[in-house]
Amino acid sequence: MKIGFTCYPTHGGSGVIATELGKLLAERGHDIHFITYDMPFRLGGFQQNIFYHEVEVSRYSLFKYPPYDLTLASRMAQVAKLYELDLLHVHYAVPHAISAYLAKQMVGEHLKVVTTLHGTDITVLGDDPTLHNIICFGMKQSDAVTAVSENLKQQTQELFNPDLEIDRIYNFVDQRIYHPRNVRYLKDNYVCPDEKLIIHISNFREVKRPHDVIKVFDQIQKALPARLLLVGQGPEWSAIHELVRSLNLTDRVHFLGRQDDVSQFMSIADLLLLPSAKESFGLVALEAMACGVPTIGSRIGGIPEVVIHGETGYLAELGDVNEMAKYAINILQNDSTHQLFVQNGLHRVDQEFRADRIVDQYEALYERVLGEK
Ligand code: GMT
Repeated sequence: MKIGFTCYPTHGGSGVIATELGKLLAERGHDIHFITYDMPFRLGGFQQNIFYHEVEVSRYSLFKYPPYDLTLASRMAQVAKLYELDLLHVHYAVPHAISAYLAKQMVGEHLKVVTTLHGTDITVLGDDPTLHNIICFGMKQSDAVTAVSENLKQQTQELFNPDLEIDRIYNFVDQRIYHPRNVRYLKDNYVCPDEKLIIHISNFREVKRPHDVIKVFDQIQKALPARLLLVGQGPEWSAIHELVRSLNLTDRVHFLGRQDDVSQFMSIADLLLLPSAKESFGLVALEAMACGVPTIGSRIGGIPEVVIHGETGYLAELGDVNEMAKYAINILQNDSTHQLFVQNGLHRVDQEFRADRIVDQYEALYERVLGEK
């Protein structure tokens, strides 16, 4: 198949999934054309069957707001015609589903559109009255809509229309990259042999509740020797720095900033903290699980579909930092529970979230859509 892929190319789970899916489909012999405003950060070097088409937005001085959606649509149509694409698979509804719809109008009905919902495109923007109707329109015009968790599927149907047909296709992880690695030498840079290492990876937006991360860690380090690795950058970063300083945790917390390859850091951690307020899936918990790291998180959104409470990690009510800390201390002080959760997690990744299994599901969906002439 010849498929156009559009996503947000910079950091973020939806861009990661789109890029990794494109790469895996290219390995299977499909032609994948990325149509994005920047090179997707996970694309890496040359790979056969992968093409990249940059979307360059007009900076004409009359425009207060550059018309990215229209430029994207126009580029999608151009690439679709030139390379005879069969379909456009867009990741994140806004504005990609609308741009794809416009491209289809320009190219013809034979060009199919698949829209994958990733989370905030529904849970935040879907609730915004200035965007609600256009998101609904974009979904209805798509030939297929997928959601990355059962929870996101249900939320979408509740918010828009209970009859909206949505396929649930879980996110996946490439176990060639995310697997338990023996990187003790890297761990030694951050902890002494008797210390536990906790990790949090996010874009440090309020929705990730990084303050809760620090509060949970503060309780952990009072109970046992531990350090915290913070990976990522975002609006709350300075406030978090200040909180760490005010709690006298500066020596125990390492701020690593943005990292392109987080798989090595995951492998050295004993536990991941994910206390988010919203999370349609929680890709970071899946990646951690594949590296042999249990998660302590909040019981919200799609997290309970990824992290099974009492089997691969523990979940607490949103904001309940005491409960999260209690679970974290319990697992860190109990080697046999930790080992059991690690093994359960690796097994779960293999059963539910293996890349080839999920790529099969997307391929079947494409074939279904292309069969509907
Ligand atoms: O909010 C983020 O973390 C970024 C956002 C994105 O669009 O990249 O993440 C969403 O999509 C990820 C991949 O499907 C999911 O794993 C995240 O849970 C989801 N974030 C939210 O729902 C807040």
